[in-house]
Amino acid sequence: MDRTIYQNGQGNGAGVKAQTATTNQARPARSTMQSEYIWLDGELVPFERATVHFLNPTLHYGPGVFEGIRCYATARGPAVFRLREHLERFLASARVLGVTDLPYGLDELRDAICRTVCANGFSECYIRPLMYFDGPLGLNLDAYRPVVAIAAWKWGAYLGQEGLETGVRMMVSSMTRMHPNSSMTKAKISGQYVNSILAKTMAARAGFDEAVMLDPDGYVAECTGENLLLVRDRIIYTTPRAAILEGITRDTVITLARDAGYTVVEERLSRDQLYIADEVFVCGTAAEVAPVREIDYRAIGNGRVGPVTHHLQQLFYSAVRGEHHRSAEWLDYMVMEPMI
Ligand code: PPE
Repeated sequence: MDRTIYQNGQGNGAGVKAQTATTNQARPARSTMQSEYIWLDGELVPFERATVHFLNPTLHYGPGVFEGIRCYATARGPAVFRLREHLERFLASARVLGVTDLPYGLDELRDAICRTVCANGFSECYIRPLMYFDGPLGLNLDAYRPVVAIAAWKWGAYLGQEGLETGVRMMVSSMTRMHPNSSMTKAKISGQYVNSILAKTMAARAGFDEAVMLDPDGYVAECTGENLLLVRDRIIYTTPRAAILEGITRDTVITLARDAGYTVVEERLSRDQLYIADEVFVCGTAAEVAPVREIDYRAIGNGRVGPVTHHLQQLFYSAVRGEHHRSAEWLDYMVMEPMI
């Protein structure tokens, strides 16, 4: 499998030197997200032509919703993992934001994603639908026109290949995760990711791979782009849904774990419950299932990938590759239809 390591500017490994701001030369170019076509408002256009005007509300204020989806290579060809659930969340995000006139429904979006994957000839890729707005500046959403675009590209291990194999290092962020009544934690709203960017950037500059974010009450919420789970005495614990993004990978992992006979408990967790856990891992579409070996300079367990995390990683990869009994309900095989 082609897994180019995507450097988020993070360090990985004990004693990594704190990083200062990345220099221009070290910054990855947009070409790391290269494809031939991008689906833009109803049609496939060449990559270079998928541009938007500087005067649009999403660029200025951040209203917009997106999804992060992965397509995996399987014995039966490329298959998108839990596409329906991702598209349902995309539509739910738009609804939460208050959009009443999204021009595409679930079937049209599924078709658009299929065309984007097939036209680009990817056997596996990351897929990014975005709904952004066209229209005048000003803060009333009803003056905007929603537009949808979909890109796909090869995105390797989000937290680094080494992190997937030996565990990532995290710090608890001084940034609080958003309050559910000042942002919408159930929606993947573009502007809300500034909260994640602030936390992630500080963590990366301090030499960590990722940041744990606490909710406004001081309990563990999630990471900047993943949900978080811990294992203690072989029981899996994760935070309740109210103040987090309801991750589809989180749901996948919980389902696989329960199928395999583990007990999974959803309850509030304090930061020191992380420190004394036997195992901690994070999960998300981009990050997949990544073990955590250190938080705030405390080794988690023995500092190596724990047995439960390892088992769940294996179950996860067999599910996304079509080799698990759950695969049939979770994989949407992309069939290449002739382009007209
Ligand atoms: N919490 C947050 C804040 C989050 O952004 C993600 C996904 C998750 C949890 C996990 O959700 P799910 O993908 O449904 O399991 N983060 C996406 C964006 C990553 C990015 O940097 O962009 C992703 O993983 O696609």
